[in-house]
Amino acid sequence: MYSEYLKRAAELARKIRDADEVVIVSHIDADGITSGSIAARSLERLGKEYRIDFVKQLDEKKIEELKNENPSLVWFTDLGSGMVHLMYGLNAVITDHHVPSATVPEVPLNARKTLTSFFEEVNKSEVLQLNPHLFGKDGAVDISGAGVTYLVARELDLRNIDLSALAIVGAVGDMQDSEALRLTGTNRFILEEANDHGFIKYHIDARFFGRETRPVYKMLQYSSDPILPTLTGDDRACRGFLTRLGIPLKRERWRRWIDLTHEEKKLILSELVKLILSMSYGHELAERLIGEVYELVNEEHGTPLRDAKEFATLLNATGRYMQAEIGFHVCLGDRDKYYKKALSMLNNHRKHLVSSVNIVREIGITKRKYLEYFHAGDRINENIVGIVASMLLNEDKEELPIIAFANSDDGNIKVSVRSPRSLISKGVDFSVIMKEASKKVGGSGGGHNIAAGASIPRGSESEFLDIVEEMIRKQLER
Ligand SMILES: [Mn+2]
Repeated sequence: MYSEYLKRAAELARKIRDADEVVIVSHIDADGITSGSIAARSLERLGKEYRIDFVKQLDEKKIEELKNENPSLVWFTDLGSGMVHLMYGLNAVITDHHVPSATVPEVPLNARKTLTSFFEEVNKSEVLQLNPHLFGKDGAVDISGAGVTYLVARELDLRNIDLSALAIVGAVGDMQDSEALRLTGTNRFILEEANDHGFIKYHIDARFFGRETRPVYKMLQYSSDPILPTLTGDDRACRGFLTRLGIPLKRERWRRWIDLTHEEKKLILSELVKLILSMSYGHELAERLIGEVYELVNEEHGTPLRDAKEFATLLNATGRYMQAEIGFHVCLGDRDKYYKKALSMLNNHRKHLVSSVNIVREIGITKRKYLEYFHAGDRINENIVGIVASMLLNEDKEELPIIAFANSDDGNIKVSVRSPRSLISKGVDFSVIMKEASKKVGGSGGGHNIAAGASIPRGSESEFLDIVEEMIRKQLER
Protein backbone atom coordinates (compact mmCIF):
# COMPACT_ATOMS: atom_id res chain seq x y z
CA MET A 1 0.00 0.00 0.00
CA TYR A 2 2.86 2.40 0.82
CA SER A 3 5.27 0.82 -1.65
CA GLU A 4 4.82 3.62 -4.20
CA TYR A 5 5.75 6.15 -1.56
CA LEU A 6 8.76 4.19 -0.35
CA LYS A 7 10.03 3.55 -3.86
CA ARG A 8 9.90 7.26 -4.68
CA ALA A 9 11.39 8.11 -1.27
CA ALA A 10 14.35 5.85 -2.07
CA GLU A 11 14.90 7.72 -5.36
CA LEU A 12 14.97 11.04 -3.54
CA ALA A 13 17.34 9.56 -0.94
CA ARG A 14 19.75 8.51 -3.70
CA LYS A 15 19.78 12.04 -5.07
CA ILE A 16 20.43 13.47 -1.62
CA ARG A 17 23.35 11.08 -1.03
CA ASP A 18 24.92 12.29 -4.31
CA ALA A 19 24.84 15.95 -3.27
CA ASP A 20 27.80 17.83 -1.82
CA GLU A 21 26.06 20.57 0.08
CA VAL A 22 22.34 21.07 0.50
CA VAL A 23 20.13 24.10 1.01
CA ILE A 24 16.90 23.18 2.78
CA VAL A 25 13.99 25.52 2.15
CA SER A 26 10.99 25.08 4.40
CA HIS A 27 7.77 26.68 5.51
CA ILE A 28 7.40 28.57 8.81
CA ASP A 29 4.48 26.65 10.32
CA ALA A 30 4.71 23.63 12.65
CA ASP A 31 4.65 21.18 9.76
CA GLY A 32 7.33 23.18 7.94
CA ILE A 33 9.55 23.48 11.01
CA THR A 34 9.33 19.75 11.80
CA SER A 35 9.92 18.96 8.10
CA GLY A 36 13.02 21.15 8.04
CA SER A 37 14.29 19.59 11.27
CA ILE A 38 13.84 16.06 9.93
CA ALA A 39 15.73 16.98 6.76
CA ALA A 40 18.49 18.75 8.73
CA ARG A 41 19.05 15.90 11.19
CA SER A 42 19.22 13.34 8.40
CA LEU A 43 21.78 15.46 6.52
CA GLU A 44 23.82 15.79 9.72
CA ARG A 45 23.83 12.03 10.06
CA LEU A 46 25.05 11.73 6.46
CA GLY A 47 27.85 14.17 7.29
CA LYS A 48 26.60 16.68 4.69
CA GLU A 49 26.96 20.41 4.87
CA TYR A 50 23.62 22.16 4.90
CA ARG A 51 21.87 25.45 5.49
CA ILE A 52 18.19 25.95 6.20
CA ASP A 53 16.08 28.87 4.98
CA PHE A 54 12.59 29.31 6.41
CA VAL A 55 10.19 31.22 4.19
CA LYS A 56 6.62 32.36 4.67
CA GLN A 57 5.83 31.51 1.10
CA LEU A 58 7.90 30.16 -1.78
CA ASP A 59 7.74 32.79 -4.51
CA GLU A 60 9.42 33.39 -7.83
CA LYS A 61 11.96 35.71 -6.27
CA LYS A 62 13.20 33.06 -3.82
CA ILE A 63 13.48 30.52 -6.63
CA GLU A 64 15.50 33.00 -8.72
CA GLU A 65 17.82 33.59 -5.77
CA LEU A 66 18.35 29.86 -5.40
CA LYS A 67 19.06 29.51 -9.11
CA ASN A 68 21.69 32.25 -8.89
CA GLU A 69 23.26 30.65 -5.86
CA ASN A 70 23.15 27.28 -7.62
CA PRO A 71 23.88 24.93 -4.69
CA SER A 72 24.58 21.29 -5.40
CA LEU A 73 21.04 20.44 -4.21
CA VAL A 74 17.98 22.24 -2.87
CA TRP A 75 15.66 20.22 -0.62
CA PHE A 76 12.24 21.84 -0.45
CA THR A 77 10.16 20.62 2.48
CA ASP A 78 6.44 21.28 3.10
CA LEU A 79 6.45 23.57 0.06
CA GLY A 80 7.71 23.59 -3.50
CA SER A 81 5.21 21.38 -5.32
CA GLY A 82 3.08 24.37 -6.30
CA MET A 83 6.09 26.03 -7.92
CA VAL A 84 7.66 23.14 -9.84
CA HIS A 85 6.83 24.81 -13.15
CA LEU A 86 9.34 27.56 -12.27
CA MET A 87 12.18 25.31 -11.12
CA TYR A 88 13.79 24.62 -14.45
CA GLY A 89 17.57 24.82 -14.04
CA LEU A 90 17.52 23.88 -10.38
CA ASN A 91 18.75 20.59 -8.98
CA ALA A 92 16.15 19.84 -6.34
CA VAL A 93 14.15 17.34 -4.34
CA ILE A 94 10.73 18.20 -2.96
CA THR A 95 8.96 16.55 -0.05
CA ASP A 96 5.62 18.31 0.04
CA HIS A 97 1.91 17.59 0.33
CA HIS A 98 0.41 20.68 -1.29
CA VAL A 99 -1.24 20.41 -4.68
CA PRO A 100 1.49 20.18 -7.35
CA SER A 101 1.48 22.63 -10.25
CA ALA A 102 3.30 20.16 -12.48
CA THR A 103 5.41 17.05 -12.16
CA VAL A 104 8.36 18.37 -14.18
CA PRO A 105 9.69 21.92 -14.56
CA GLU A 106 8.77 23.76 -17.72
CA VAL A 107 11.61 24.37 -20.13
CA PRO A 108 11.65 28.09 -20.91
CA LEU A 109 11.11 29.00 -24.56
CA ASN A 110 14.63 30.36 -25.06
CA ALA A 111 16.08 27.06 -23.87
CA ARG A 112 14.16 24.99 -26.42
CA LYS A 113 16.74 25.43 -29.14
CA THR A 114 17.24 21.96 -30.47
CA LEU A 115 16.02 18.61 -29.39
CA THR A 116 19.56 17.63 -28.34
CA SER A 117 20.14 20.67 -26.17
CA PHE A 118 16.67 20.18 -24.70
CA PHE A 119 17.53 16.70 -23.48
CA GLU A 120 20.94 17.82 -22.26
CA GLU A 121 19.34 20.58 -20.22
CA VAL A 122 16.68 18.30 -18.82
CA ASN A 123 19.26 15.79 -17.68
CA LYS A 124 21.38 18.45 -16.03
CA SER A 125 18.61 19.73 -13.84
CA GLU A 126 16.21 17.38 -12.28
CA VAL A 127 13.44 17.87 -9.79
CA LEU A 128 12.22 14.83 -7.91
CA GLN A 129 9.08 15.05 -5.83
CA LEU A 130 7.52 12.96 -3.13
CA ASN A 131 3.94 14.17 -2.86
CA PRO A 132 0.76 12.25 -1.96
CA HIS A 133 -1.16 13.95 -4.78
CA LEU A 134 1.08 12.16 -7.30
CA PHE A 135 -0.32 8.87 -5.97
CA GLY A 136 -3.90 10.06 -5.98
CA LYS A 137 -4.00 10.70 -2.23
CA ASP A 138 -5.44 13.73 -0.45
CA GLY A 139 -2.55 15.79 0.86
CA ALA A 140 -4.75 17.36 3.53
CA VAL A 141 -5.28 14.08 5.43
CA ASP A 142 -3.07 11.29 4.08
CA ILE A 143 0.35 12.66 5.02
CA SER A 144 1.96 15.97 5.98
CA GLY A 145 5.10 17.71 4.76
CA ALA A 146 6.92 16.33 7.80
CA GLY A 147 5.56 12.86 6.95
CA VAL A 148 6.87 12.77 3.38
CA THR A 149 10.19 14.24 4.56
CA TYR A 150 10.34 11.50 7.18
CA LEU A 151 9.78 8.78 4.56
CA VAL A 152 12.89 10.03 2.75
CA ALA A 153 14.86 10.35 6.01
CA ARG A 154 14.21 6.71 6.96
CA GLU A 155 15.45 5.65 3.51
CA LEU A 156 18.66 7.59 4.18
CA ASP A 157 19.37 6.01 7.55
CA LEU A 158 17.31 3.77 9.81
CA ARG A 159 18.51 5.75 12.83
CA ASN A 160 16.21 8.46 11.51
CA ILE A 161 13.22 6.46 12.76
CA ASP A 162 13.66 8.52 15.93
CA LEU A 163 12.38 11.45 13.83
CA SER A 164 8.99 9.75 13.45
CA ALA A 165 7.71 11.65 16.49
CA LEU A 166 8.38 14.95 14.69
CA ALA A 167 6.49 13.63 11.67
CA ILE A 168 3.46 13.09 13.92
CA VAL A 169 3.81 16.61 15.37
CA GLY A 170 3.84 17.97 11.80
CA ALA A 171 0.72 16.02 10.81
CA VAL A 172 -1.17 17.12 13.91
CA GLY A 173 0.06 20.69 13.37
CA ASP A 174 -1.60 20.61 9.96
CA MET A 175 -4.74 19.19 11.65
CA GLN A 176 -4.63 16.00 9.64
CA ASP A 177 -6.29 14.15 12.52
CA SER A 178 -9.14 16.59 12.70
CA GLU A 179 -11.59 15.04 10.23
CA ALA A 180 -11.49 11.40 11.31
CA LEU A 181 -10.52 12.35 14.90
CA ARG A 182 -7.45 10.20 14.39
CA LEU A 183 -4.57 10.04 11.92
CA THR A 184 -5.36 7.93 8.87
CA GLY A 185 -3.77 6.90 5.59
CA THR A 186 0.01 7.02 5.32
CA ASN A 187 0.14 8.93 8.60
CA ARG A 188 -0.98 5.66 10.19
CA PHE A 189 2.05 3.86 8.83
CA ILE A 190 4.32 6.48 10.41
CA LEU A 191 2.34 6.43 13.65
CA GLU A 192 2.66 2.66 14.01
CA GLU A 193 6.38 2.88 13.33
CA ALA A 194 6.75 5.61 15.96
CA ASN A 195 4.72 3.52 18.38
CA ASP A 196 6.62 0.28 17.72
CA HIS A 197 9.92 2.00 18.37
CA GLY A 198 8.74 3.67 21.56
CA PHE A 199 8.68 7.31 20.45
CA ILE A 200 4.92 7.92 20.42
CA LYS A 201 2.05 6.53 22.48
CA TYR A 202 -1.48 7.03 21.28
CA HIS A 203 -4.79 6.55 22.98
CA ILE A 204 -8.36 7.82 23.05
CA ASP A 205 -8.92 10.80 25.31
CA ALA A 206 -10.52 14.23 25.41
CA ARG A 207 -9.27 16.20 22.40
CA PHE A 208 -8.97 19.47 24.31
CA PHE A 209 -5.93 21.58 23.77
CA GLY A 210 -3.78 21.94 26.86
CA ARG A 211 -4.33 18.60 28.61
CA GLU A 212 -0.68 18.61 29.70
CA THR A 213 -0.25 22.22 30.71
CA ARG A 214 -3.48 24.09 31.46
CA PRO A 215 -5.63 24.12 34.60
CA VAL A 216 -8.76 22.13 33.68
CA TYR A 217 -11.10 25.10 33.95
CA LYS A 218 -8.87 27.08 31.58
CA MET A 219 -8.71 24.16 29.18
CA LEU A 220 -12.53 24.23 29.01
CA GLN A 221 -12.63 28.01 28.82
CA TYR A 222 -10.37 28.05 25.76
CA SER A 223 -11.95 25.06 24.04
CA SER A 224 -12.71 25.87 20.42
CA ASP A 225 -13.00 22.43 18.82
CA PRO A 226 -15.62 21.64 19.85
CA ILE A 227 -17.00 24.86 21.20
CA LEU A 228 -18.66 24.24 24.59
CA PRO A 229 -21.97 26.06 24.81
CA THR A 230 -22.14 28.38 27.87
CA LEU A 231 -18.58 27.42 28.87
CA THR A 232 -16.15 28.42 26.11
CA GLY A 233 -14.85 31.88 26.81
CA ASP A 234 -16.36 32.09 30.29
CA ASP A 235 -13.89 31.61 33.11
CA ARG A 236 -16.46 31.73 35.93
CA ALA A 237 -18.87 29.37 34.23
CA CYS A 238 -16.08 26.81 33.77
CA ARG A 239 -15.08 26.93 37.43
CA GLY A 240 -18.75 26.64 38.42
CA PHE A 241 -19.28 23.65 36.15
CA LEU A 242 -16.40 21.73 37.73
CA THR A 243 -17.33 22.70 41.27
CA ARG A 244 -20.92 21.53 40.75
CA LEU A 245 -19.53 18.13 39.69
CA GLY A 246 -17.52 18.00 42.92
CA ILE A 247 -14.19 18.18 41.14
CA PRO A 248 -11.55 20.10 43.11
CA LEU A 249 -9.95 22.79 40.95
CA LYS A 250 -6.81 22.85 43.01
CA ARG A 251 -4.69 20.57 45.16
CA GLU A 252 -1.24 22.02 45.77
CA ARG A 253 -1.49 23.65 42.38
CA TRP A 254 -4.15 24.07 39.71
CA ARG A 255 -5.12 20.63 38.52
CA ARG A 256 -4.57 19.84 34.86
CA TRP A 257 -6.39 17.20 32.83
CA ILE A 258 -3.45 14.82 33.34
CA ASP A 259 -3.85 15.21 37.12
CA LEU A 260 -7.49 14.07 37.18
CA THR A 261 -8.60 10.55 38.01
CA HIS A 262 -10.19 8.36 35.40
CA GLU A 263 -13.59 8.76 37.12
CA GLU A 264 -13.31 12.54 37.17
CA LYS A 265 -12.49 12.65 33.46
CA LYS A 266 -15.39 10.35 32.65
CA LEU A 267 -17.78 12.48 34.68
CA ILE A 268 -16.69 15.71 32.97
CA LEU A 269 -16.99 14.22 29.50
CA SER A 270 -20.42 12.74 30.05
CA GLU A 271 -21.67 16.03 31.52
CA LEU A 272 -20.26 17.91 28.52
CA VAL A 273 -22.06 15.56 26.12
CA LYS A 274 -25.32 16.17 28.00
CA LEU A 275 -24.71 19.91 27.90
CA ILE A 276 -24.04 19.98 24.16
CA LEU A 277 -27.07 17.84 23.35
CA SER A 278 -29.36 19.78 25.68
CA MET A 279 -28.41 23.00 23.89
CA SER A 280 -29.27 21.25 20.60
CA TYR A 281 -25.80 21.56 19.13
CA GLY A 282 -26.14 18.00 17.90
CA HIS A 283 -24.23 14.78 18.33
CA GLU A 284 -21.66 15.68 15.68
CA LEU A 285 -20.29 18.37 17.92
CA ALA A 286 -20.44 16.08 20.94
CA GLU A 287 -18.46 13.43 19.07
CA ARG A 288 -15.61 15.87 18.63
CA LEU A 289 -14.98 15.84 22.38
CA ILE A 290 -13.12 12.57 22.19
CA GLY A 291 -10.51 11.30 19.79
CA GLU A 292 -7.04 9.91 19.40
CA VAL A 293 -4.27 11.89 21.09
CA TYR A 294 -0.53 11.55 20.63
CA GLU A 295 2.05 11.57 23.40
CA LEU A 296 5.78 12.02 22.85
CA VAL A 297 7.01 9.37 25.23
CA ASN A 298 10.51 10.79 25.71
CA GLU A 299 9.36 14.28 26.67
CA GLU A 300 8.57 15.37 30.20
CA HIS A 301 5.00 15.25 31.47
CA GLY A 302 3.37 18.62 32.02
CA THR A 303 5.34 20.34 29.25
CA PRO A 304 3.92 21.33 25.87
CA LEU A 305 6.40 18.94 24.24
CA ARG A 306 4.65 15.88 25.68
CA ASP A 307 1.50 16.32 23.58
CA ALA A 308 1.75 16.48 19.78
CA LYS A 309 -0.86 19.22 19.46
CA GLU A 310 0.75 21.41 22.12
CA PHE A 311 4.18 20.81 20.61
CA ALA A 312 2.85 21.94 17.23
CA THR A 313 1.34 25.07 18.76
CA LEU A 314 4.66 25.90 20.40
CA LEU A 315 6.35 25.66 17.00
CA ASN A 316 3.66 27.74 15.32
CA ALA A 317 4.19 30.43 17.93
CA THR A 318 7.81 30.77 16.81
CA GLY A 319 7.11 30.66 13.08
CA ARG A 320 4.22 33.11 13.09
CA TYR A 321 6.57 35.78 14.36
CA MET A 322 9.28 34.94 11.84
CA GLN A 323 11.46 33.10 14.37
CA ALA A 324 11.10 29.59 12.98
CA GLU A 325 14.79 28.94 13.79
CA ILE A 326 13.86 28.92 17.47
CA GLY A 327 11.33 26.14 16.92
CA PHE A 328 13.83 24.36 14.70
CA HIS A 329 16.39 24.19 17.54
CA VAL A 330 13.69 22.87 19.89
CA CYS A 331 12.88 20.10 17.39
CA LEU A 332 16.55 19.22 17.22
CA GLY A 333 16.70 18.83 21.00
CA ASP A 334 17.45 22.21 22.59
CA ARG A 335 15.76 22.40 26.00
CA ASP A 336 17.60 25.45 27.21
CA LYS A 337 17.95 28.86 25.56
CA TYR A 338 15.76 28.25 22.51
CA TYR A 339 13.16 26.26 24.41
CA LYS A 340 12.73 29.04 26.97
CA LYS A 341 12.44 31.59 24.22
CA ALA A 342 9.82 29.43 22.48
CA LEU A 343 7.80 29.13 25.70
CA SER A 344 7.70 32.87 26.16
CA MET A 345 6.70 33.34 22.51
CA LEU A 346 3.86 30.85 23.04
CA ASN A 347 2.65 32.85 25.99
CA ASN A 348 2.68 36.09 24.01
CA HIS A 349 1.05 34.36 21.06
CA ARG A 350 -1.93 33.33 23.22
CA LYS A 351 -2.44 36.87 24.46
CA HIS A 352 -2.09 38.15 20.93
CA LEU A 353 -4.74 35.71 19.62
CA VAL A 354 -7.25 36.65 22.29
CA SER A 355 -6.85 40.35 21.53
CA SER A 356 -7.05 39.69 17.78
CA VAL A 357 -10.36 37.83 18.15
CA ASN A 358 -11.65 40.81 20.12
CA ILE A 359 -10.55 43.13 17.32
CA VAL A 360 -12.61 41.12 14.82
CA ARG A 361 -15.64 41.28 17.12
CA GLU A 362 -15.17 45.05 17.15
CA ILE A 363 -14.78 45.31 13.36
CA GLY A 364 -17.64 42.89 12.78
CA ILE A 365 -18.04 39.96 10.38
CA THR A 366 -20.08 40.56 7.24
CA LYS A 367 -22.36 37.74 6.13
CA ARG A 368 -23.11 37.08 2.46
CA LYS A 369 -25.07 34.26 0.88
CA TYR A 370 -22.20 31.76 0.48
CA LEU A 371 -19.52 33.18 2.74
CA GLU A 372 -18.69 35.57 5.51
CA TYR A 373 -15.68 37.82 5.77
CA PHE A 374 -13.84 40.46 7.75
CA HIS A 375 -11.09 42.90 6.85
CA ALA A 376 -8.56 43.46 9.61
CA GLY A 377 -6.49 46.03 7.73
CA ASP A 378 -3.35 46.77 9.76
CA ARG A 379 -4.90 45.73 13.05
CA ILE A 380 -4.09 42.01 12.88
CA ASN A 381 -0.75 40.55 11.87
CA GLU A 382 -1.07 38.85 8.48
CA ASN A 383 0.64 35.73 9.87
CA ILE A 384 -2.02 35.02 12.46
CA VAL A 385 -5.11 36.18 10.60
CA GLY A 386 -5.66 32.56 9.43
CA ILE A 387 -5.72 31.19 12.98
CA VAL A 388 -8.05 33.96 14.03
CA ALA A 389 -10.33 32.93 11.16
CA SER A 390 -10.26 29.29 12.37
CA MET A 391 -11.13 30.38 15.90
CA LEU A 392 -14.12 32.35 14.64
CA LEU A 393 -15.20 29.61 12.24
CA ASN A 394 -15.74 27.25 15.15
CA GLU A 395 -18.18 29.70 16.70
CA ASP A 396 -20.41 29.68 13.69
CA LYS A 397 -23.46 27.46 13.51
CA GLU A 398 -24.39 28.50 9.98
CA GLU A 399 -21.61 26.60 8.24
CA LEU A 400 -20.33 29.41 6.07
CA PRO A 401 -16.67 29.61 5.11
CA ILE A 402 -14.88 32.59 6.57
CA ILE A 403 -12.59 34.81 4.55
CA ALA A 404 -10.12 37.04 6.35
CA PHE A 405 -8.25 39.97 4.85
CA ALA A 406 -5.27 41.75 6.35
CA ASN A 407 -2.74 44.20 5.00
CA SER A 408 0.51 42.53 4.11
CA ASP A 409 4.04 43.92 4.54
CA ASP A 410 4.63 43.57 0.82
CA GLY A 411 1.88 46.08 -0.02
CA ASN A 412 -0.68 43.47 -1.04
CA ILE A 413 -3.62 42.00 0.83
CA LYS A 414 -3.19 38.70 2.59
CA VAL A 415 -6.26 36.46 2.29
CA SER A 416 -6.96 33.43 4.49
CA VAL A 417 -9.95 31.18 4.13
CA ARG A 418 -11.17 28.51 6.53
CA SER A 419 -14.09 26.29 5.63
CA PRO A 420 -16.48 24.09 7.59
CA ARG A 421 -16.02 20.40 6.77
CA SER A 422 -19.61 20.11 5.60
CA LEU A 423 -18.83 22.29 2.57
CA ILE A 424 -15.80 20.24 1.61
CA SER A 425 -17.85 17.07 1.64
CA LYS A 426 -20.29 18.82 -0.72
CA GLY A 427 -17.45 19.28 -3.19
CA VAL A 428 -16.14 22.75 -2.44
CA ASP A 429 -12.36 23.06 -2.82
CA PHE A 430 -10.74 26.26 -1.60
CA SER A 431 -7.30 25.41 -2.95
CA VAL A 432 -8.80 25.70 -6.44
CA ILE A 433 -10.95 28.72 -5.57
CA MET A 434 -8.07 30.67 -4.01
CA LYS A 435 -5.78 29.85 -6.90
CA GLU A 436 -8.21 30.84 -9.64
CA ALA A 437 -9.95 33.77 -7.97
CA SER A 438 -6.65 35.39 -6.97
CA LYS A 439 -5.28 34.94 -10.48
CA LYS A 440 -8.31 36.76 -11.89
CA VAL A 441 -7.53 39.86 -9.82
CA GLY A 442 -3.78 39.70 -10.46
CA GLY A 443 -2.64 37.83 -7.34
CA SER A 444 -1.65 34.28 -6.46
CA GLY A 445 -2.94 31.65 -4.09
CA GLY A 446 -3.46 27.99 -3.21
CA GLY A 447 -3.33 25.61 -0.27
CA HIS A 448 -5.70 22.87 0.84
CA ASN A 449 -9.38 22.27 0.14
CA ILE A 450 -10.36 23.24 3.69
CA ALA A 451 -7.77 25.92 4.51
CA ALA A 452 -6.21 28.06 1.85
CA GLY A 453 -4.81 31.50 1.24
CA ALA A 454 -3.88 34.08 -1.32
CA SER A 455 -2.17 37.37 -1.88
CA ILE A 456 -4.13 39.91 -3.92
CA PRO A 457 -3.59 43.56 -4.89
CA ARG A 458 -4.98 46.20 -2.55
CA GLY A 459 -8.36 47.45 -3.66
CA SER A 460 -9.35 44.18 -5.37
CA GLU A 461 -11.05 42.72 -2.27
CA SER A 462 -14.67 43.22 -3.30
CA GLU A 463 -14.14 41.95 -6.83
CA PHE A 464 -12.30 38.99 -5.32
CA LEU A 465 -15.20 38.23 -2.95
CA ASP A 466 -17.66 38.27 -5.87
CA ILE A 467 -15.52 35.79 -7.80
CA VAL A 468 -15.07 33.52 -4.78
CA GLU A 469 -18.77 33.53 -4.02
CA GLU A 470 -19.63 32.66 -7.61
CA MET A 471 -17.12 29.81 -7.60
CA ILE A 472 -18.52 28.38 -4.34
CA ARG A 473 -22.00 28.49 -5.83
CA LYS A 474 -20.84 26.68 -8.97
CA GLN A 475 -18.92 24.03 -7.06
CA LEU A 476 -21.97 23.37 -4.88
CA GLU A 477 -24.17 22.92 -7.95
CA ARG A 478 -21.92 20.36 -9.52
MN1 LIG B 1 2.13 21.28 5.70
